Amino acid sequence: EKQEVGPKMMKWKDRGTTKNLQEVILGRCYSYVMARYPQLGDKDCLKIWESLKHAFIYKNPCNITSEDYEPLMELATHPIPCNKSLLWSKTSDLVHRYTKSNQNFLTLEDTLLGYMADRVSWCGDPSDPGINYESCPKRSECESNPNSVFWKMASKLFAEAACGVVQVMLNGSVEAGAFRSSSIFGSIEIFNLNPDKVSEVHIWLMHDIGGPQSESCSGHSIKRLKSILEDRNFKITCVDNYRPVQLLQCVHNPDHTDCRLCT
Ligand code: N1C
Repeated sequence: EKQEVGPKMMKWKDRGTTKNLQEVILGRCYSYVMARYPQLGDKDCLKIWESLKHAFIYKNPCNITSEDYEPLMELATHPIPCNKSLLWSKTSDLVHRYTKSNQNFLTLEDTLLGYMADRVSWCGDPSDPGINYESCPKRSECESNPNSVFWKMASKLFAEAACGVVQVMLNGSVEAGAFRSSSIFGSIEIFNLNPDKVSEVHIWLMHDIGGPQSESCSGHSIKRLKSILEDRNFKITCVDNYRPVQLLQCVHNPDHTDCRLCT
């Protein structure tokens, strides 16, 4: 008997949905809730998975809105202690190595929502089975794709939740400037910090060991960032190559001159 062949799935430029997405999300959810932060208590991982799935399956992956993710965000949210929020831009590897070694700080990936979604991707398609494992739209193909909308919304909520002193790790080796107003940090997070709850923003400007120091704390893009934040009534400090983080970079470059104790 002949099997009916449905309409072909769309082809996009980004990688497709992560294989075994359900198992990955459920596994990460249980490991976060039961092993890492048992004090979090009553999180329903099965419900969390269902709400993520319903945000995108069978949908056109260019038409995703924040409303699609509202149930997920609601279910996965949990308190974040004051003075612990750590934001970043273009320092993904370093910042996450740092929060692994220093429990005093939390990035979005150290919250349940970010932990589940870290380096995972997903998107839907109107034709069966409703999930596209072959390809997903890039930001250049459409802004309102499931992954972009997810990170923008999660970043907004993470910034809104911050209180006390907020830390930011930026990359001083990026040629285009350490602060870019088109980044999620520059376009979403800084505008969603609440001046009634956040008192200070501490910038750690790291440059790659052996890499160029394209920008320091007195650089142009940092000045722009400072003035945006000062206009919003935050107190700002900036430290070049914050030592506790630089020592972590030095683990991989122990002999480099930047890593010597006496110079
Ligand atoms: O655009 P960015 O950096 O400035 O975004 C980083 C900023 C951080 O402070 C996080 O709180 O926004 C949050 N965030 C993530 O936690 C995150 N994890 C993975 C934003 N984006 C995140 N991603 C993916 O990396 C996502 O696909 C997004 O588009 C990139 C942004 O990385 P970036 O340019 O270095």
